[in-house]
Order: sequence, then C-alpha cells, then structure tokens
Amino acid sequence: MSDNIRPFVTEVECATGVASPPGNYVRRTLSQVQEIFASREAAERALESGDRVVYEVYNVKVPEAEGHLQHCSSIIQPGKVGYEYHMTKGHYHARPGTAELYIVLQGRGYLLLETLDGETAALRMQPGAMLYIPPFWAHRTVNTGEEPLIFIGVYPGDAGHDYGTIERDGFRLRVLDLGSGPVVVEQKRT
Ligand code: S6P
Ligand code: ZN
Repeated sequence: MSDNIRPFVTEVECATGVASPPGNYVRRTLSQVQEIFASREAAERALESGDRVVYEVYNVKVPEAEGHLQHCSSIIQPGKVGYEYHMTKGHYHARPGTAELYIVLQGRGYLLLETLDGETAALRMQPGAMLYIPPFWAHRTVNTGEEPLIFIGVYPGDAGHDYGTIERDGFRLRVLDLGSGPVVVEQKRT
C-alpha cells in the first residue's frame, strides 16, 4: 500500500526557515505562550508594549500514521522575557517511545531535554548540528542568539504531541542571561 502519497519535495529557505508550500503553519505569540516563562511579571511587562511572535512552525502535511515521517521547519525569534530567552513550549511525544532528529540551519541556542525519571540534558545548537532526541525525552528549544534560530525536525508519522505534562510540571532546565550571556540552570522540583 502506498497511501496514495507520491514522492514530493518541500523547499525551505535556509535564511528564513519559510517552507513552501507552507503546510500546516503554526505561529505562537507571547500572549499565547506567556506561561512558559519563569517570570509572569516580566511577560506581562513585555506585553504592555504589544504582542510579538516568539516562534513559528511550518509542518509539512504527511499522514499521521506509522511508516511515515513528519517533518517541519521551526523558527524561534531572538528575544528575552525578563532574564529568559525565547523558547518553544516543549513536549513529550504522545507515543513517548518515538525519537526525533533536529538539523540546525541558522542561529544559536540550546536544545533542552528531560525524562520523567528526572534525567536532564542541554545540547548546543548551531548551524550544521544534527541533534538526536531519543525516545522518552521531552524537548524544548531556546534561542540564545541575535538572529532567528532555524531548524528542521523529523519524527515518526504517528508520534503525536503531549504538551500537558510540561504545562503541568514545567521544564527542569531553563536558559537565562544573568548579565554575562546564556547559562543553563536546573530548577529543583519540590
Ligand atoms: C515536533 C518538533 C518541533 C516542535 C516545534 C515547536 O515534534 O519537536 O517541530 O513542534 O519546534 O515546539 P513545540 O514544543 O511548541 O511543539
Ligand atoms: Zn517533538
């Protein structure tokens, strides 16, 4: 069976991350994701001068089924909310035993990871880096640079997304600028 899907190509502009065709396009503004930042006050203060785009994702339309590969480009805009750099919401996969590969096209930042058992990892992202997210690891990306952080993600067709666990428990690692550039800090969970 071929699912009636023929081979096809999506063009991603390396300098902007814009995909053509755009597929399922997602845009997350600060007002939509303000809860992910450590300082509610800083988020509210930032919003007083207007909303802004934190990140965008161009999801290529692929069946959400075993055997297929979802793929997308993500673009995280530079910026901070208080001491904390712009970042994605972060998630586990709904089928937690599914891995993912990120390939960085532009920009600098960190891929933060954690498991339900409390293991953590922080990997640097820079152009040319291929970052492997093993099964069972939650993942969030952080832009610590002055330019957009642009990367391609590839993962199993039926992986799905679980955002609820991170929304409920938060992420153990955060990346802050306390005056001398990015530092990864671990927050102990009580
Ligand atoms: C999907 C993959 C990425 C993220 C995107 C936005 O499995 O990890 O495409 O969806 O970077 O992050 P988030 O956490 O808002 O989905
Ligand atoms: Zn993912």
